[in-house]
Amino acid sequence: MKSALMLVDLQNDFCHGGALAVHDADAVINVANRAIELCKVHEMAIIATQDWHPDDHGSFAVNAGTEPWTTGELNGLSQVWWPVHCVQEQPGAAFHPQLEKQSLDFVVRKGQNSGIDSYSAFFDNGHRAATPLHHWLKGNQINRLIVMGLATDYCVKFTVLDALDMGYQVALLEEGCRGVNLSPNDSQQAIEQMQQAGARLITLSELA
Ligand code: VGL
Ligand code: ZN
Repeated sequence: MKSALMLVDLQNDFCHGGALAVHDADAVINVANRAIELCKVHEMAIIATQDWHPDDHGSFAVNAGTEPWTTGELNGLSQVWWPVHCVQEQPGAAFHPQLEKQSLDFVVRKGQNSGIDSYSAFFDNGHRAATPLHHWLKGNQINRLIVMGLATDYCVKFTVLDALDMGYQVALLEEGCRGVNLSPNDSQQAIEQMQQAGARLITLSELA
């Protein structure tokens, strides 16, 4: 069986100046490019996810008539209300300009359904619909994932927990992750939760 590098949501809106900018997010682009280089040496597949919302998405505070960064409920699921971000085809949804995009073997888009948010690269938040990711990984005999990206406490966390649940081996490249931290410890707690569920923490030097 084979391994893949999964780069989660390295998009402009999560980086400096973006609509949902994550603190120090731009620092992970160099980590991603270095990881791409090292993983390609080992002939691993390189996968990226893209948060890809229609402009009427239900997670946008403005569409819910609420304030960004507060929480509520969207169609029966608890929901953080976000600023408008990663709207399909808009510059904010594009990959960071410095990311080595030509190395990507597969791109998974998520969050297209207005009625439900979608943090994991595998399923929406209600586990109602699957993305093409699992099918693609199976078709390519991949059962080990190296995961990094944005944001630690949302899309990275739910992607890793779903992957472990589905039987993938997961290594988390911690230096390539940054979090939203609505509460100051959210990212640290997310990392502990991922470890407790079976994720191993690795560093770039272990990929060399
Ligand atoms: C994300 C909040 C809203 C993420 C996506 O990529 O972690 N966070 N949409
Ligand atoms: Zn989103």
